[in-house]
Amino acid sequence: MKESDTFAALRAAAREKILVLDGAMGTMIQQHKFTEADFRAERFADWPRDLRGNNDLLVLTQPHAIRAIHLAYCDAGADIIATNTFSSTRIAQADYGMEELVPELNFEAARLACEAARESEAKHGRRHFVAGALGPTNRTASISPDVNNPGFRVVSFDELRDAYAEAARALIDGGVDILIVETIFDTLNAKAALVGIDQVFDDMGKTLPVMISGTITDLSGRTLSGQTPTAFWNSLRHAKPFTIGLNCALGAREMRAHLAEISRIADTFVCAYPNAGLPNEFGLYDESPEYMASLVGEFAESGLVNIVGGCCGTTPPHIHAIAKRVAGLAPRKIPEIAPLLRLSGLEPFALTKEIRFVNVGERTNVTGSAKFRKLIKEGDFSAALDVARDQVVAGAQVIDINMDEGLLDSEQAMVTFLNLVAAEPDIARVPVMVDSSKFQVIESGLKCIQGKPIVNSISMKEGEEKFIEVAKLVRRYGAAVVVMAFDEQGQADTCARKIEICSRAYKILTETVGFPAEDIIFDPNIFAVATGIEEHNNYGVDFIEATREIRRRFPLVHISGGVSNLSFSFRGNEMVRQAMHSVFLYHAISAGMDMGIVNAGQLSVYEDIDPELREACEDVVLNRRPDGTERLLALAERFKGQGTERAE
Ligand code: THG
Repeated sequence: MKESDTFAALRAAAREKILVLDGAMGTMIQQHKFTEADFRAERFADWPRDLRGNNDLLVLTQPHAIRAIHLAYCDAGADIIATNTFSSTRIAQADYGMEELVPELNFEAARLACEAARESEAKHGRRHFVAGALGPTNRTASISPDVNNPGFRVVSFDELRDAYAEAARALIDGGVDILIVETIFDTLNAKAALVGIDQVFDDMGKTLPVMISGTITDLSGRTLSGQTPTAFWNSLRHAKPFTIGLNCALGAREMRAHLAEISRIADTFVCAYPNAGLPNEFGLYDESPEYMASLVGEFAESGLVNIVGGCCGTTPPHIHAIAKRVAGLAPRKIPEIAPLLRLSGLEPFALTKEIRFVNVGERTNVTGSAKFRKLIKEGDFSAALDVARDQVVAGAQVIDINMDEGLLDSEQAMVTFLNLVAAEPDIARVPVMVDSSKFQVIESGLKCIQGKPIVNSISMKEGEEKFIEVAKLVRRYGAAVVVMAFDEQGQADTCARKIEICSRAYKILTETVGFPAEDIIFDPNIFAVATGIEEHNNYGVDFIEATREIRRRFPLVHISGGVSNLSFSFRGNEMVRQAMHSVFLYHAISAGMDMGIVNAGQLSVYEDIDPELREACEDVVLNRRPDGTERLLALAERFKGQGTERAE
């Protein structure tokens, strides 16, 4: 898609120097001590609700004051000025009954800021960029406002997406150069904003640079919705923002460690605009321009930032002092980041070499667990959450959630369960794998997840066109993806077919869809062996050998599979099933399988398996002798009733 010339100019400017963003709008507006009548002016004299405090309305009723603030920040040395639109979304303006004014508020605010920028450019001969501000709204998508009903949500992803899109469109129409999604306290709100913005870019046939700025308001170093800085970045990186960073909150001193963390891992520009310190007992901020500039200056000297500015409590003297302090200091260099699968729940997860194998918990699956199915059907969500929690305790690094059951409203069950999981920090700390054969269920699930999840799964079953369509959607929501070795002809059962389908899917995903290879997880199909049907005997080998070749061809991708499928014919004999799984994984992992949907905590250690049983399993898994199945069946009789308890 077309990138604006301004985009290139901005990028070039950011490579050359540390850019300066403006300071607080609210603090400057406060100094005017506008009355209710000032807020209304003539046009809104009869508006049925109080309007004092609706700062964004001033672009219509006191445009000269807003324009003067922009000019003051330009004079102070700001390269980028932000529009007075922090609350100009349909959701935030509902407080004043001004939803219908949203397009006008954004358009006029953009026009006003652009006029000021042009006026200042004429005066100083220095370029200014205008950023259209998109605030967080006053609602949160992943936290319930009702402590007694943790699954409840006051705002939906779709409402947020549409509200952000409406505001963004008007800002762009009004002439802004940049969009800034700011003061994000809930990453799910930001994900909705980015999906909305993406749609606007598509409609308009052009893209603008997008700045993303989160806020960490408590001393634990997490966002309001509970994410760590790296988890926050992992959730949003797919949007390829022009900057990522932090603003507002507790001031520069408290922000530093979190900013440093983001600065280390983000392969894009970093922006910081803290408040002028901690609010005092009157809710005011009293760090002096010099003091704040010394802290922000240290960010710059330490190579943490590319753009700096100020949030609450900052004024043109603060921006002037900051601009002076960072002038001539080198901007942060964008680091090279290793292409790893990077997911997040409340906490980040990266599939590094040291990890070798990721345990994905299989128990939160209504088709894979009679117990979980019963709990969901009966609506016993508290016990169902315990199933999820037990898996995390047992070592699951990701949890697979599947609600595909004929008699259930799968979509509703998925949404309810995910919203409840979001309220349990000990579960929500790990990433989610959203498992469904219905893409609609997956999409509804994605709208409930603030982290970076995995979609399980998509395939070319219904042809290339449909595959591309859903893959694009998965990417837009920022998820990684499991791709089944399944095409128009059916599910791949031989090694050659598995390789052929995965290679075709790889090409489409990386070349047509623009999917990063490290976010692709191929599932070459684990089928049951030792079923008594001869054609099934080589299924283990076919999977293992396909895995080896796929990883050889595409080193950045991952290989996963539903491990418990392998042993379906030994249902009821846990000891033998566990032994088969361990033997299978022993060989599959060495061939390159690095993820598996497993009964976390129920995998036995290869070396600890009874040697006779192990050899019999190996004969079956590796299809080493024609009588392998019979021999394992005979042996299995001896191990019946054992191995049901947990093995670490
Ligand atoms: N690939 C991908 N996703 C998948 C699968 C896959 N998702 C579902 C499934 N296969 C993986 N999950 C399970 C979960 C449970 C079992 C098997 C696979 C299982 N359950 C026992 C049984 O049915 O005997 C437990 C029964 C019970 O406790 O009630 O074996 O292949 N991408």
